[in-house]
Amino acid sequence: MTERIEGHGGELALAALRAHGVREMFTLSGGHVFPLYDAAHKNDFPIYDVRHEQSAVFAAEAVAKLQRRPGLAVLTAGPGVTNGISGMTSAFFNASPVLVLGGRAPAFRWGSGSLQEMDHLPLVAPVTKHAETVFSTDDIPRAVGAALTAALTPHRGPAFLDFPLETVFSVAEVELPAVAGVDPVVPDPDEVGRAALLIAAAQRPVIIAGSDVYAGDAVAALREAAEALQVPVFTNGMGRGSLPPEHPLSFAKARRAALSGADVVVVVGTPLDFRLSFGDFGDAKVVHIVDAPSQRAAHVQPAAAPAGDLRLILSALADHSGDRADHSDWIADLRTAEDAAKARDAKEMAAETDPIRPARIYGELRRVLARDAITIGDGGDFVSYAGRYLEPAQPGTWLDPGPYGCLGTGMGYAMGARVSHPDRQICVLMGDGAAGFSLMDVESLVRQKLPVVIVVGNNGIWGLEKHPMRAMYGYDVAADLQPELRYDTVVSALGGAGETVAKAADLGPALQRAFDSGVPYLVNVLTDPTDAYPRSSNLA
Ligand SMILES: Cc1ncc(C[n+]2csc(CCOP(=O)(O)OP(=O)(O)O)c2C)c(N)n1
Ligand SMILES: [Mg+2]
Repeated sequence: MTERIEGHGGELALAALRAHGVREMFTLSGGHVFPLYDAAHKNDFPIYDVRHEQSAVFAAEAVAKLQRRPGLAVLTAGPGVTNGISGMTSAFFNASPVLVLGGRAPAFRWGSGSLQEMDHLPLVAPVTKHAETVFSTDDIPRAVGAALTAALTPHRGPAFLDFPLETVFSVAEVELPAVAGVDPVVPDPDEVGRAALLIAAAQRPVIIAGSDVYAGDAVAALREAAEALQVPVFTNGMGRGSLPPEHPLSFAKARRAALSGADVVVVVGTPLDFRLSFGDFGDAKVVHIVDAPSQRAAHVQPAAAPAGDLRLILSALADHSGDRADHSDWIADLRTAEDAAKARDAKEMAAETDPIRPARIYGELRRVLARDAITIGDGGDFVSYAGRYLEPAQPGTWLDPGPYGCLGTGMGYAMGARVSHPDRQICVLMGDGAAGFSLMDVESLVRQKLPVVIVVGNNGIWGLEKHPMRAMYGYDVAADLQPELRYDTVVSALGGAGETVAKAADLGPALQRAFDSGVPYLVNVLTDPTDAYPRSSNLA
């Protein structure tokens, strides 16, 4: 049934947004988008505002990632939109269904030099799935629907619309178009069958499951496939926690042993990029399972590459009825490697060093974090350690910046996470360098009563750059920050609270106070600047 509505452009946009399941907007004020605010204000549609547009887009992305529904950022014309471009690009790399609505200088005097007059489309088109200027008020609901359908169609991603001033301020009466559902991409059954045969016949198979497994709601199907075929599972991105850590097929630490020993590597829902050695696993055959044909890698020739709805593909693998090799020795070997690595990690996480090493922070955090806590990484080495030492127990609880690797997600992701999960622990793990990009948005969190805990690994340097530069050149430049800076008092000044911790024994009580405080709270941990995350490639 269609609905006839009359209103200004903001009201027409809001009606379409609501019909598509959008439930809030993140924004920073600008006159070009006032009608969108007017519509939201009059219709009790929540507005969260920020101090830099990057945080609005990152907040929308966190909503999209965590809740698997569209997130919305509203940005004013010109600089509002350009400040949001790193966020849009991150959403593009992460396949996050984010809709950005931009203001735009009036079309009727385009070229005369209006304030903030700028054609955004050539800038945003390469990093969005749909980018369009809506020139007519009565076309707004259609355009919003088309943008959201594009964003939600696998392979998902951001979409952008801008509204010339007169389009969004004028009034029209229109029929609200029906919401177009997104049809699942049906995989080629022969390709799925080939993948099933390869995995079933493998002696030493491994699955690596990434973000699209969570985004595509295929977590249960992944587990069924892994259990049916008895394949060890590693994860990355939003795929982390897909199998609970105590599951017999859940692995995290034995990655090197797994990838060097495997004869078939099955990569599901994540690209064959630098995080997975570009899909080169020595002699192992690669099965790449993707949610859309566009995601097949051009630089690798997989033995099979089924493309389509991940639930359908993984369920079909689970239903494979033919013979299969016994993998129990392989699983037992990996479990031995996993347990040994875990024991090493446990030692590091308990180490009583002065100054504190990052590992100890994670050891203490693991004691206070609930299973459903949302952890967010924004930084260099400090976040690499988070990836290594934190073990998400549930899917949809770990937010990293993804392969675009953009610093500055911290406060925006925290806002989106808090809005998504009002009752959970939200914990941002932040480098002191990363803190510079978004810490001012603590003010937005305080003012809008959105408490989060921020743990800063304060080594006084851009660690992930300083150590590699020294290794490469024997010296470093542009890699130092003020040592022992009081980021906690910055947060206190903004209306939150915090404290500085210099001794390992003080970490636990400080973290407890942070989670009990009910306000944005920053635990500023002074860490060892000589500690460098061990990595094979030093370029980040
Ligand atoms: C927007 C952006 N600028 C620069 C970089 C390059 N970069 C990656 S990690 C890093 C250092 C981060 O330092 P910090 O947050 O203090 O964490 P640490 O490595 O010291 O633990 C830099 C500058 C980036 N990834 N993103
Ligand atoms: Mg640092």
